[in-house]
Amino acid sequence: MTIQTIRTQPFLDQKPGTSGLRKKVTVFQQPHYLENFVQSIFDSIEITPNTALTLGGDGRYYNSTAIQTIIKMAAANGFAKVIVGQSGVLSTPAASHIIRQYNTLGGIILSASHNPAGPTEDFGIKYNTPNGGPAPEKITEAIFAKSKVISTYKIADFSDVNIDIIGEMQLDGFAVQVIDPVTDYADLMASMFDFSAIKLLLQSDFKLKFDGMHAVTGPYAKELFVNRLGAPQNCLMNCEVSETFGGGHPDPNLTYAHELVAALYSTKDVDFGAASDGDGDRNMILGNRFFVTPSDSLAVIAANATLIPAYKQGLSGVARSMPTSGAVDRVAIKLNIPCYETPTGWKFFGNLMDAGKVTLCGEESFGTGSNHVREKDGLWAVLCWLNIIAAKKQSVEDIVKSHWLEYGRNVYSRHDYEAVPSDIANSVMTHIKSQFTSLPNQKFGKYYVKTADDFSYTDPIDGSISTGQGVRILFTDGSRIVFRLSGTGTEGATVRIYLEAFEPNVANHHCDAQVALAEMIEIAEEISQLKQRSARGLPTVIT
Ligand code: G16
Repeated sequence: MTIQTIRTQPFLDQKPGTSGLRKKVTVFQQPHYLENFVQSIFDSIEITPNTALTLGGDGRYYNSTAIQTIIKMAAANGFAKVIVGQSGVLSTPAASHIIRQYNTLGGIILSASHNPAGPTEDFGIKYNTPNGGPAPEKITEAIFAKSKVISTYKIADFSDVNIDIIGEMQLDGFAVQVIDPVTDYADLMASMFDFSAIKLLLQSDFKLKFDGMHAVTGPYAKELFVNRLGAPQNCLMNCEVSETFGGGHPDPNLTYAHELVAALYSTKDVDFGAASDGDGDRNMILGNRFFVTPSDSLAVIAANATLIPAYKQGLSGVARSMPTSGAVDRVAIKLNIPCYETPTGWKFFGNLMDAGKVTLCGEESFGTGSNHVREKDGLWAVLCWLNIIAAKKQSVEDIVKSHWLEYGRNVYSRHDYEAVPSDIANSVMTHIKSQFTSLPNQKFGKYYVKTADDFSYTDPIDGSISTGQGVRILFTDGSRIVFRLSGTGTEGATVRIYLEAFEPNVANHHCDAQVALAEMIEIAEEISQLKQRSARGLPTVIT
């Protein structure tokens, strides 16, 4: 095998965000751009002899081109083998599972998650460590540091490999193993859940709709729900994968999963709806005319976990990201297990799971998961709900409402303002921070501010400190407003406002979160001046 050393120059903009490097496809198409970042990854890890790399992506535009480049660079940089999903496809949770199952030296996952796909849209790349989880900050910072000084990269000179056919091929002592992307993952799910009970549910008059949003989960959903659990084929919507994700925005929320929402809200016939995102790690759960917030979903799964075979012994602990509501905290108190509050980003859960401190984790950003892999897992969350419904024989709405009766309700909503010019978004954050000393004890309507701060986190396992993780306004009654700039957007800045009010007596208050939170929404504007500064009316997305 001939190995070429190519001269290059740094790009200086390759700082990984919340979940890897995400940029427009046209940015990745610049000569050497992808190669520089991949070399920076390889230079930041120790590639020992006889080790393999897991490789796959969500199938979006540019996936197959990038896969060929990475295979050649892995060969040149000393990997003995690359294990790649057929046609270059692996959902993010499936990739995490493959890394763990085949003990590879981590993996490279190609995805821009829920961001749209296509020649003028987004692409992304991230490195996951051998535990199957997103690289922690010390590795992503090392990658960024290398990318700023890179002068050469190494690439093997062989023709593109046929990755459409399952099997293994040898190239001068280097192997490429093409695997079925679905089977290992589906087997893992079958080992965790009560498939017999779910099968009975799905073959009864209970109607499921799953929306793959034209993205990676289509084939996984087909294998699980139709082939293994016997649901009718027409329970699947948008499950044919396309390179452009059907021109849509595969973010499973009330705005972008509108087809699914329409199916659940326009008729009484559908009992349960779920959607997943571009790379299969996010999920949205709906009952008939009933939306389950991701924060409530985590709390309900935690409270009912012992109904699921994989968790019948109970949970060691739970964790949630800071902006996620405190609903799961209340369950943890009752179960007498620890509850950890981490910054936004799944990478912060990895150490806690590796140390056996937590079993379940979740984020308000439509992510829920457990220690079966080290990524959030959309289809796993759907199976949790189906397993719980099969065991409790109640509707989604009844399960959530009886949960609120028992624990109280953390009324919750997130308002997103997308594509705000970065200077305006930064000025909003600076303005809020300038009030840190004056806000405490101030009265806004019926709410009194207790504290205002910028969240920072010390990892209880390795002691690493992460600062500047979102601005919190905490009120004396436990209500909160959090302001944070998204780390995953590629256009301007996305300002997120997280609103939460605790209601102990659910019988007493309005069920619609926007109505229940109306006063908090006004307070958020008063403190941030976001609408005024950005000249924006309504949020782009409300969930
Ligand atoms: C990524 C991370 C999540 C995180 C989310 C936050 O999600 O994997 O752990 O909660 O970003 O996004 P933002 O910074 O935009 O609020 P994904 O699904 O995009 O990989």
